[in-house]
Amino acid sequence: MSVKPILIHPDPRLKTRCTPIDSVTDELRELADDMLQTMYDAPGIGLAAPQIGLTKRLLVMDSVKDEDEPPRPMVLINPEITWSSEETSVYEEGCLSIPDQYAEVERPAEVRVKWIDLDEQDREESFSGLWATCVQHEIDHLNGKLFIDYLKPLRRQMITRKMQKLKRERARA
Ligand code: K2U
Ligand code: ZN
Repeated sequence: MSVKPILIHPDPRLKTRCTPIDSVTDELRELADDMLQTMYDAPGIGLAAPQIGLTKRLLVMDSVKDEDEPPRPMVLINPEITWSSEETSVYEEGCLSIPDQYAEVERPAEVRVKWIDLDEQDREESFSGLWATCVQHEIDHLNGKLFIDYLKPLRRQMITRKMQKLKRERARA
């Protein structure tokens, strides 16, 4: 169990289409644990494997609805969206790989997702509200897509330049 460093945009691994996972091993279970710990430490409510440099189709989420509910950590292996609603919702998104930058993104308001869990069981669940936004944001990461890819080119360029400056400053520190 360890907190891993989160890659900052721009990074080629964040633009990579990740490869499917073909077997659920103890090593994968350890990695999922590290991703959950990294997510909680950030803090965030979702994290995709490429964000810690592993271009595999694995994401974690904690679909807890509010503070006084017990956390509900979820590990989704090879997730696929099987249905999306026509209705859309707009959410001001952020990203742990693009710190302190926020922008409104419109996405389907409800999605149905199927995946394999850590017990190698096939799962399928519908998500709505913030969790629909989160799971779509994370699955985008597995396809090398970032929330800034939905923005106009000039806005995206400005954010990318800010991140390049941030990375230069962090390298000097
Ligand atoms: O993939 C990530 O960078 C994790 C994001 C997931 C996320 C982005 C936008 C909307 C929902 C989820 C982080 O969890 S951003 C932190 C955060 C925390 C609470 C609510 C929304 C975003
Ligand atoms: Zn993100």
